Amino acid sequence: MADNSGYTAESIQILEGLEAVRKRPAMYIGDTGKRGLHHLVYEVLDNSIDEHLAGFGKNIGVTIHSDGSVSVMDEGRGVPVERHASGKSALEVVMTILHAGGKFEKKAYKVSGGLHGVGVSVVNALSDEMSVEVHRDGKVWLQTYAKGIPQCGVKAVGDTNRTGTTVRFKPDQKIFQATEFEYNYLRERVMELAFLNAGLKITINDERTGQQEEFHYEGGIKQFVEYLNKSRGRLHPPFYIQKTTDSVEIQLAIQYTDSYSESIYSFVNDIKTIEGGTHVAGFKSALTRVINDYVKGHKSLKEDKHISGDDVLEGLTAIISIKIPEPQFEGQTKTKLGNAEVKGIVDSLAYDSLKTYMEENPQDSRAIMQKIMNSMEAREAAQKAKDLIRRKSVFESSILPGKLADCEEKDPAKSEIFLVEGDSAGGSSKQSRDRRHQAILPLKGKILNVEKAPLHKVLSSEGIRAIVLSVGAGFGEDFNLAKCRYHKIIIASDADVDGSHIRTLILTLFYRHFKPIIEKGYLYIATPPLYRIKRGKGIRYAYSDQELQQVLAQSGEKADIQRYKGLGEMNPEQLWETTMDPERRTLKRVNIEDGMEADKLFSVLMGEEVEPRKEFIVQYAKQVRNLDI
Ligand code: 0RA
Repeated sequence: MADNSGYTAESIQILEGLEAVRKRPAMYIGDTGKRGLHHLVYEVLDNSIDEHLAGFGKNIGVTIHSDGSVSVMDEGRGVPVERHASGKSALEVVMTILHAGGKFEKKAYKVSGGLHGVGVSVVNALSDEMSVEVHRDGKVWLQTYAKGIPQCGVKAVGDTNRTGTTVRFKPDQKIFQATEFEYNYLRERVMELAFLNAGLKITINDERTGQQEEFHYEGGIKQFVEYLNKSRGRLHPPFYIQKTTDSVEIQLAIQYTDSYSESIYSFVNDIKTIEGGTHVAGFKSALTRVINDYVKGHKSLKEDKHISGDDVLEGLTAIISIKIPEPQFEGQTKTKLGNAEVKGIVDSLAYDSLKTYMEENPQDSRAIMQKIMNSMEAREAAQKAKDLIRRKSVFESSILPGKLADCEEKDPAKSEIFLVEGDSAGGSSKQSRDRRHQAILPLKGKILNVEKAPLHKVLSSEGIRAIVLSVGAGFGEDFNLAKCRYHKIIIASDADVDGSHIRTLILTLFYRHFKPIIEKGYLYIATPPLYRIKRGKGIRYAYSDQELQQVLAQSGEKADIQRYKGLGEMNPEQLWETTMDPERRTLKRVNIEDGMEADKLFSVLMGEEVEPRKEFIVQYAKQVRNLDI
């Protein structure tokens, strides 16, 4: 048969498929940076989790190997190895053909939107080396690949009495900019998956460091909520409901805390829907109705008051996880669920179950209502404070704060603002800036910690008002991203403990009140140098201790090193060339890579409870390098 040549029409097609993936990897996995690299692991993991969901295997192991490869081991049925219609082993088909669907379509919950579910063959195509070991039918089967191309047939290499699949791969260094797997990055997703799949045990192991953890939650998302609220004052035990209809499986867990923030995290088929969607809309609408019904049924509560959606959400931590066969993802990042039918289904389930819960648990209901009433009163107080401010025409008028040195440019896309710590640094940056497109807002001392303050206090804080006014996009329900006056908002604080505190405070403000600005990628952090190294006439700057060592190692000549404690120590020219000049500076864009972790971190670091903060400090103390004294 022509097959013997190994060069049939079909194999040409396969090669072309793999080549397409290698030519345009971003089309399949989003990007080729850190995110895309780690996405490869998630892709393989998804398959193992599907096996678990189908009822096969309780344990999954993820290992980062010392050679830069990662393996994912599961106890599922094992990829089928028998001969496929094409004459090839089914295993080879699954591993080498893009979207090897058809007979091998095993996913009950297929995922569209290009986030996950692109198939293991994509991971294979983007890997220098890959091996798959399958335990099935009493035998251990093995096949290896290079850049997606099989290096041998599927062979039996031993006997076994279990089933399962182990996929090991080493991403192609020529394709990815980021090539090192990060334990913590993988750990977050592994933990999330363990929470989302109650009962599943996932172990993660880093051979490079010996780090190893096991994630296993019998309570699933109920424990997820408890985890998120660890550092918050919890008002009642979490409420949990699970229901499966013909087309949707819904899980919901909620718990109120005494905090001021709202933390609703939603998932569709184990994928985080950062932008929410119809499932979240259904839940919110149900919750608001249940609460308003409750008020109507309890004469002791002020019936004349209207409880808004915002009041109901303050202090709420909720996880909504649904599984549907054909999700439609929309929105800027394709993480917003669009399926219209889902809203009603979630709404009615959430409404019925929450209503029953409130009726059957009067103690919990009272605690929740107390919190919501407090939020409502605080909102009214804030409204009054805002009206007052409005009357003084501060927020709405075109009057900019006195301290702001604005730029000449009016096009926000070409304008940037530096939020500068301290008046002295503010002064020198005003002198050194390019006033055509760079604005400066000096901030005196620390700004208010919005994590600990109710809204009306936030609104009356001078520093925050100056930021809000300068940014120009309004606040709260008046916020309008389109009015943002700068598309680069740059936090410039000192490289010391106070500076990082100020940076965290500003980040908290934006995270809690101007999240769209972060999501849009408008928020940045300036990176001023830590050292100035003078050698004869030459001047170099170093932005880390490591870089300082490199610079010093470059020539034996004696060098004069100045350690910059703050931005204020630089003269305007130095400030310009190191930190402000668009041609030479380095800006770090703030992104909500993982909003949930950021949220949790903020509540740990800035919230009321002291114990979790202590734990955090003890846990991370060893990693801190640049703590100055
Ligand atoms: C195709 C069909 C079946 C399972 C799998 C693929 C499968 C793929 C991966 C990837 C990692 N682990 C995996 N485990 C299973 C169905 C098997 C059957 O019907 O017996």
